[in-house]
Amino acid sequence: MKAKQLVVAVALAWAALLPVAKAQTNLVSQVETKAQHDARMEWWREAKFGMFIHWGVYSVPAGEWNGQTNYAEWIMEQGQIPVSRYEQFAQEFNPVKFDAKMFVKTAKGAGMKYMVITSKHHDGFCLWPSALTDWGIKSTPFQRDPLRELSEECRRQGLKFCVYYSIMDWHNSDWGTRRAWNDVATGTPDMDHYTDYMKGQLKELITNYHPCVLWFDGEWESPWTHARGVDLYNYLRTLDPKLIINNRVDKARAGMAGMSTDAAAVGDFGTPEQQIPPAGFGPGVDWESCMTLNDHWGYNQHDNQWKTPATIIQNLCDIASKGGNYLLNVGPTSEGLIPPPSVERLAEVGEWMKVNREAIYGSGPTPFGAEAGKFSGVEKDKDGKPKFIPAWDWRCTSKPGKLYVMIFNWPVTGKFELAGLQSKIKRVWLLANHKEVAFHQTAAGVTLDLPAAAPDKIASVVCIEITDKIARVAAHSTL
Ligand code: FHN
Repeated sequence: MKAKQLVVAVALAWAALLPVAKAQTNLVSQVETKAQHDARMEWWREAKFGMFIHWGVYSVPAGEWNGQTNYAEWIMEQGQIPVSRYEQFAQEFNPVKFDAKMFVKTAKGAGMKYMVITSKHHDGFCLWPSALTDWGIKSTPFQRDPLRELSEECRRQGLKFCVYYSIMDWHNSDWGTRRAWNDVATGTPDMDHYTDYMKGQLKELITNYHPCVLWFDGEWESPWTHARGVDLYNYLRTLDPKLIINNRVDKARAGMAGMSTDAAAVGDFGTPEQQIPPAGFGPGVDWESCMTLNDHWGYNQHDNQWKTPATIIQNLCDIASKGGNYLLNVGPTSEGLIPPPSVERLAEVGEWMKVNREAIYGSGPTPFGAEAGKFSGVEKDKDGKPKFIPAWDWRCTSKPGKLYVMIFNWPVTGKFELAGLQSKIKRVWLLANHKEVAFHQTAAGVTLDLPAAAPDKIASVVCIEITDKIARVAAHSTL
């Protein structure tokens, strides 16, 4: 398929999601008013940026098995490792260098406001001492409780503590699709029994660690059903009415695009994975793009394909400009350390956030339409000669009475055209140094006279203060 055809196909696929995504509701919301739902989602919508942590016994092989080196958290499945052999990794899981203070400090330093850690991934290994199974941290030399240490440290440092929980469980005898290499399973799978086990474990997690979000995953195999998802969502919301639950508790996720394709699906936010949707989904449809920092979720000792700070920061701006949250992953080692390249990149993102966080936290989507962020055209150079400019990359977020234009490639002429803005402008300034920016506004839009040097090499933020609470923009502005 030619590139252009592919682009059209992807756009059509996303467009098909829009009507349903807009209409996305959940059954419990029929008893939860919009005001109550908005109040429950408020901190999450304000937070915008969180740390994902994929950590478990799979960090012991660290991606390597039988001469292959590209595994990670799926190593049991992809390597078809007999479960009895995989269980032996637990004897080597002793993360003595784990320090919850450092984990939380790293997240907070990056400007992240919440943390989602894998309490149990598809391998069934429990990162907390569950009373319902021996397969977990309590059967390792590490006789501590990482979830308790992290949940308490998050509370101390003001981060929201959240947990990931996999519905699919390759280790549990009752999970419906048993693997041929599960040589420790007994009896025949019983999904009612397995659902009771899940509910018991989830009650342990809620009671002991009070997570603010339950981030489900592993919902796609046939033993899990929409009915079971609705029942589980309702059960959990009765245990903790403030709990936020993602859409992977149900069965309607459109693959990695992540948005639910069924208006009756339960779940409080959509979960695009390793991608950013071409546009937002309008008011009331919450979503969060989750991404790795390199190419693996779990620790892989050979993977040095790290995203640059520029990619991370510009992803954050892009996602926020479309009304979404960004959940960025770290994969700690079996010693309990976040890999240094992750720590370094997150520290650089934090430096940018120290200056520009106002444009991200609590921001709303761009009023200009997602495509406005990609402008390519012709401009005059300093001698007045027409000069093709590369596709400008800029995004915009909004707050009542303010627009935040985040410019990735600073215009060489210093002129930045923002067509279509009809709201009267009160003031324009650079977020980095609060220096005023001259502007010229006509009915067609506004031209900003930017200083020669961009305040930031990755994304410079221009704040535009407008008289209207909500920006008025001409429909179909052609930028
Ligand atoms: O299979 C998992 C994968 O290991 C990882 O946890 C990602 C993160 O969202 N979720 C699933 C793939 O969609």
